[in-house]
Amino acid sequence: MISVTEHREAFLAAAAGAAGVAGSYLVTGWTPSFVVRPIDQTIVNLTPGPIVTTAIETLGDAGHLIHIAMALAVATGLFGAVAFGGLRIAARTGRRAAGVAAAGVGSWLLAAGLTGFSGALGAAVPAAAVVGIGWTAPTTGRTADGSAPRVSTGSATASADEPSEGTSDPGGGVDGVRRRTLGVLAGTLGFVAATVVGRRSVVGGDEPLPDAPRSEGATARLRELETASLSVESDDLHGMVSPIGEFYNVDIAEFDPEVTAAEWSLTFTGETGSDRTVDFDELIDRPVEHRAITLRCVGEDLNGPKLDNAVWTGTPIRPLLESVDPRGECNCAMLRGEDGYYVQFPVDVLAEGFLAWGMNGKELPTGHGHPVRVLIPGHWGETNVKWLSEIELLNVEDDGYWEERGWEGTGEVNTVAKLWDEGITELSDGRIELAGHAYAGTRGIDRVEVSTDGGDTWTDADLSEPLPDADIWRQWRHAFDPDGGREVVVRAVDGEGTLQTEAPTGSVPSGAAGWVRRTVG
Ligand SMILES: Nc1nc2c(c(=O)[nH]1)N[C@H]1C(S)=C(S)[C@@H](COP(=O)(O)O)O[C@H]1N2
Ligand SMILES: [Mo]
Repeated sequence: MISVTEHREAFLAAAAGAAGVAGSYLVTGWTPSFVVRPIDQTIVNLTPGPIVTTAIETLGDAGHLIHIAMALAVATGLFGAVAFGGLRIAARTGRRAAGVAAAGVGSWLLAAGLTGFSGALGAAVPAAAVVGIGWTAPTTGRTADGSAPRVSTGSATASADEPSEGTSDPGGGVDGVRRRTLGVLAGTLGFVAATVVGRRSVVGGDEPLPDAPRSEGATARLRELETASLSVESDDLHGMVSPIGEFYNVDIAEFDPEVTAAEWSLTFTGETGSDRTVDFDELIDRPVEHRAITLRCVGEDLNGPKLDNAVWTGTPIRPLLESVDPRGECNCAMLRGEDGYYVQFPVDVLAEGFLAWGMNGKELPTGHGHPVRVLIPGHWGETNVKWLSEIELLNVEDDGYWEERGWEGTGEVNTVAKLWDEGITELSDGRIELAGHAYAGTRGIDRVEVSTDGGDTWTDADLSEPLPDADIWRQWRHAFDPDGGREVVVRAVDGEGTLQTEAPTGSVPSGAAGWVRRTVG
């Protein structure tokens, strides 16, 4: 038989658990010190590859929400279990203070074990407070197991504390407790999840470039690209440059690592002639370039939105790489980021890469790898490691994070011409303007062809000016008379004269192929 007291204890414990998690959040915000972070990390690491892949395909970014919800629930459960222990101690000793102390010290140790002592009180104080405020000594004759010691002290207060619903209407009381428990839990989870989602879309990117004089030239480069953009009717379609806040984002973890420039360093390890560590000041002292580099994620639909371009400020990797004298037999390297991400690909590809600390004339924002990320021209997004910390030269090839989960996304991008919703605009003369971006990595885009009759006849679209950058998308534009509705097909031809592959495939394992087709008008 489950008694009202037990329901009340379970409810209190859950509320204390939720209060602990919420308290931690208030103190730390959505940072790596939040108690949910290591739990989330564990869940991310434990989720089997096929599930991750399926979740990405079917849910997209909602997969993150599921991880977050699971991590919040587990954290609430852990702190709740500690609080429950505190409540049992209070019941056995009949002393509120003993329960509060046990719940407080227990949650403090738990929080410290999860994310360290600083900030651990943020979880402990609210959890203990809920135990202290909510606990009521059981009244005589109502023990759960019949063997618990009877309450002798404080019984007068205890009966005064007893909720009236508990004694007058046990059935309704139990339901009420259950409802409240669920309500509080759902409310807390919902609140934190909503805050998290809100926060994740804010990526910063408003700090000036570090050591601005040495990083000079980014603004001029940006202006150059903006001038080269096609003029299109749509206000929502990006030009040649994606604004920082709208640049797509892919992270394996729900928490961005927070690494300051002063803390940052990159170490070359493994099969080298000599290991080497480079710090931030040393890095930005190297020859500076402002490169337009386009990124595209392998893990999405053919016409998906994860394709963006920015002007990145940084320095080429090749001289650094040569200075450590790579000697591994596979001629391959494993790159690692502070979030636990890793990816492996050939040293020759890495040598073409770029180490960036600036994005669109600003300091690299947290969400895009602050303070330093890798940019690999012409290869799928996953090779562009953020929060870079280590480059290990290997003897034998090894799988990266996504390769372990069934992807083959470390190679060169395939060719694509996109036609997003924001690129379709009705003109005042009744025609429809189609505009979009096409990308073929370092092969470049030679032309984009548009068909408005389902693929029978093709017309060349207008293209933005070719730019000297080795790895940049081009914009295209084409206006036509819809005449009631047309099946539009778009395809690109790369700089080597190769037509975009017609046969459609899904994104797993190495990127979606096919031509974008849409009914317009
Ligand atoms: N450290 C780290 N680097 C990473 C990732 C990550 O999760 N962690 N995601 C990769 C993937 S899959 C892509 S598509 C790009 C996305 O870069 P962005 O978030 O700056 O757009 O970063 C890559 N680099
Ligand atoms: Mo990606």
